[in-house]
Amino acid sequence: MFKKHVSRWILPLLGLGILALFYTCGKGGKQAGVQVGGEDVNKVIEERGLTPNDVLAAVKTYLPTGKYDEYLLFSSGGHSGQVLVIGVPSMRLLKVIGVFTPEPWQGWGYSTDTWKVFEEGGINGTTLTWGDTHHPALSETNGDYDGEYLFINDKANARVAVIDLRDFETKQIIKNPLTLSDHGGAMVTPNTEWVIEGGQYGMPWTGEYAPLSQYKEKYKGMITFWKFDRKKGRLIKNESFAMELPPYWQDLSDPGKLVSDGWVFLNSFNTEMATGGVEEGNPPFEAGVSQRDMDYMHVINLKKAAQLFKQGKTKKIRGFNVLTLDTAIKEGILYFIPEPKSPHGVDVSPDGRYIVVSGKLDPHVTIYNFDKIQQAIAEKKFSGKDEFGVPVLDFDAVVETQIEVGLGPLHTQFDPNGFAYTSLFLESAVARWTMGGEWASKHGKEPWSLVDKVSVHYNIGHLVTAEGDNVNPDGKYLVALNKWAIDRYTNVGPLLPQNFQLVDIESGDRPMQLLYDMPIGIGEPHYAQMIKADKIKSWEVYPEIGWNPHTQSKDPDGVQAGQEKVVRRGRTVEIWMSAIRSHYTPERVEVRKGDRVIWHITNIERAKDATHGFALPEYNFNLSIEPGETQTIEFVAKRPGVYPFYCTEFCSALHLEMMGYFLVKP
Ligand code: K7E
Ligand code: CUA
Repeated sequence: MFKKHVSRWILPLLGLGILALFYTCGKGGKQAGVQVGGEDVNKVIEERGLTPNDVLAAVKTYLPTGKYDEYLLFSSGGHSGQVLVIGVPSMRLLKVIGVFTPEPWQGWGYSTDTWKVFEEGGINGTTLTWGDTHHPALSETNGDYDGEYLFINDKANARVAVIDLRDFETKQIIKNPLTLSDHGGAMVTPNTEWVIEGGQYGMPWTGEYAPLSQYKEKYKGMITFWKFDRKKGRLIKNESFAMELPPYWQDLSDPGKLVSDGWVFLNSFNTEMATGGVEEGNPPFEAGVSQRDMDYMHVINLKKAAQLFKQGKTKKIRGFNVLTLDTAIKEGILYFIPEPKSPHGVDVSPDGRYIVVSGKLDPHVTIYNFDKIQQAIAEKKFSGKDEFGVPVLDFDAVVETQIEVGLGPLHTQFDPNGFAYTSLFLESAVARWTMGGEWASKHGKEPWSLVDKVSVHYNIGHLVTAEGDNVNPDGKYLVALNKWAIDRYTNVGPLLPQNFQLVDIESGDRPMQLLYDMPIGIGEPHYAQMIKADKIKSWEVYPEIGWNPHTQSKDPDGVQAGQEKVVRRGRTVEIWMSAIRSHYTPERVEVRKGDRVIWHITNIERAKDATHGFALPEYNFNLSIEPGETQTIEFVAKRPGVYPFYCTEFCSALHLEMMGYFLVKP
């Protein structure tokens, strides 16, 4: 049996040997083991107490030194504010990308240019230094990840960040001007024209006050469509717009694809519009928002909304383009569909035909059919209107089916074999079920039926399959993003890591197999996306010497060897410095107390991995200057003294000597 499974995998011969041996041992016969470097492999397996399953999992995930992973997982770093890059199947952490939180190793937030990105993403003059990252979204071309950009939202402050995958660095943090709370982002449309940011907790527009007693009148919901300029690598605020929504708590969103391209699906909870206040005899929030059996999935005609925006039908609210709720209703671009019960995930199938919604307090996934939705809109099959006048489509007219999958369903992903995978929070499991349509009949499977489950540890939130949000998912691997780790790791104190678990889903004919646990000791990741690693064409070094990563072009203040200089203009001293193993030029810089200092440093190396750092004590600067890069710091020399600066990357045998003196004369 093991031999049969193994034959599907291209394994190192050693692995095959181990398994074959295990197989014979398992049958009872003690045999002489394979000897490797004087060690008996079988004995090692025995001494470590590994089961055949363990050994199989090990050979499926082990990467020999120098071998690369097949996939890259881009994971939210939760409230660390960062993005994690993890290799699959090895589950090795390759990088933590600084996004909403300063990251000294990358110099992220510790140079003048990178700090400006934080300032631009601030609120009302407050510069924020953390974020609660939720949903990363890879840029797409024709509904397929293209490996160019990554977007991610900050739920805590309603912001979206743009990361350029040519150098894996954050380029922009944009603040939503309308609200302080988002959730249903970042998601992208199939050609990345729009980056979607749905709101979460209802509130008056940012900066306005209204008591909770005026919740229905004054509090708002919203969804924002950020226009992405691929050439500039930036979200363009004045080409973007939002849509005002009722003050339900909008949750996850997913744009349509293929047949449903041009539409957006967004679910919501708290259609009860509970405002808490146990003190006054109201139900507490957690009960108040769960009274109704149904909430509303929002169905939005984005294509038409974008046309209305172009035609000038938006209003300026807080300097931002907004399609008001009245306009949305009048123009017929917003419909509701009842969805059970306090739903959490909404996921569009790879063919764009089905929309899967999980009711977290309901053991079913509910599957809606896009064609039926279109038909119901055309034939005005409404069951009524909500309190704000939004037409509610008749549930029975648009539903395809409901499948009982287990307790606490949250999010759904897909594979190329017609299976869908739903995370079960309360049950701590992943459910695999069949999609309907041609695939099921072709493979002799019962359509829309539960196939199997695998236990995960514990309290799974999101899950992700390889290329799982694409029109062509790869399936193959699934990662469960578990919130609790309880008994999985050595105790490291009362704050436990989160637990990522890798699951083999390659074949639909055999059960899912748990392969590997990876602790996440930084923040609570929510979502992740997994892309074929060879789709990412990242630079090995910056294209030219004197490169500015913020503008992704040559910096006028970059220098070549021999062009270094120090220029004084009145009380301003400007330095153009180079860095190469193992030397800064100039290595002495002298200014007077009170001088303004502008300091450009260019790494003039062309060798891969020859990064230099630059740490200046007391001034809170630390740079990471990668080969070709130019970075700039600006400050006032406040105090007389002698400041040894040095290189923070161990770049050469004479790295400790890579230093200089910054002298401030009284
Ligand atoms: Cu389910 Cu914020 Cu996507 Cu977490 S969210 S689980
Ligand atoms: Cu340059 Cu160490």
